[in-house]
Amino acid sequence: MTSAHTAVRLQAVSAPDQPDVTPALEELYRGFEQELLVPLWTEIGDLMPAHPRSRAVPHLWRWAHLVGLAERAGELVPVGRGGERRAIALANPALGGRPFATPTLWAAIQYLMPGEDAPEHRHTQHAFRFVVEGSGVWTVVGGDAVPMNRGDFLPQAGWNWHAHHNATDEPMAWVDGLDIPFQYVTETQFFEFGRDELSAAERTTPERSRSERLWAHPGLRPVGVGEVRPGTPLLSYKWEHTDRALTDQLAVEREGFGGTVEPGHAAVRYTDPSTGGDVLPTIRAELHRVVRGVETAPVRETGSSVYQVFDGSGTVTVGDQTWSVSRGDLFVVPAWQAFSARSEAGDTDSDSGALDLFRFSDAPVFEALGLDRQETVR
Ligand code: 1HN
Repeated sequence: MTSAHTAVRLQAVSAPDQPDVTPALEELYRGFEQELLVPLWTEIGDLMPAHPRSRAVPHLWRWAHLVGLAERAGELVPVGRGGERRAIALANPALGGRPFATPTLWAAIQYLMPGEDAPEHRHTQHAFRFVVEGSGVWTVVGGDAVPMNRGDFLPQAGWNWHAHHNATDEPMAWVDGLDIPFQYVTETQFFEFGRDELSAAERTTPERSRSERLWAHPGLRPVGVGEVRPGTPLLSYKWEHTDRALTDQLAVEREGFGGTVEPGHAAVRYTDPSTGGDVLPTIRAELHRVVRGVETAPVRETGSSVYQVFDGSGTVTVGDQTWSVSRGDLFVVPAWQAFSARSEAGDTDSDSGALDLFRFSDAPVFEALGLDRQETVR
């Protein structure tokens, strides 16, 4: 990172919408540079495009490659105070080598060795974990030990104390999503170290967290439990519930009663049981299931998304890129680039026989600001 100041540089060009290039114009431009001024007429095309032109580009990361490197990091890089997490972030190739998957979203693979602890801390960045394989780690949020198993989605709003600990003799990898790039550009970040060690009570390994016992009963909210703001009080959305919701949604559609996004494409959004809104103020998360042989309609939206293939195989198209994908692969959909998915038979057949895609996005930010737009590209 550099704090060097950048000078204003103005290039007089001859173009139909630009003033005639004369020595006097050149002199005017040198005057602008001197005073750190930039006229609108040289910049308007970049500042006000007809539609979003993301700096980010579509990109795919193969899960097998990420896991191989994370395993190696497990051997070579200790986890502890200072570095805090053995997390390895996806860097969009068009975002200057920074650990930014998109201009607003961070996505990383995190790896914890048998018996290891990732120390307690808290930050304003909103976060979640999503588990595509493995088990054995408990994330401890505000003293509540929450198990992490395949298919579980674990949101954790900013400013909650949290640590992780691997209670088993197997290493475990998972995906972290945070709004780090968003809070970086908006300059809203705060961070604090917590205790160096978890208590014995926090190092227990319950099957269900306190938060699930209070909040994970459909349509039932505990009376008298104060709300935890901001973000959802439910710290784990278990796969068995997500899977059943998708299976049921497709069954209702097959019976002729609709209920899906489009034919053969079911989806659920993870929501805050106390509000029905998104789980985190800056991050939306969903699980999409595309039935074998179905191709979804191409849709483009403001805001950006990161997807991870949870199960099955198929091909996905983002803007002008098409990739064959299978379990664990991650890819980004930049703003206003059309996305569609086709579910196909592949090497890794899923339990459901479908293509299951986990998705997270920055949609809540743009909805709050009235900047959300979406269209189907025909
Ligand atoms: C963090 O606290 C976690 O708690 C993961 O697992 C990734 C990236 C940057 C800063 C803090 C975690 C993170 C992070």
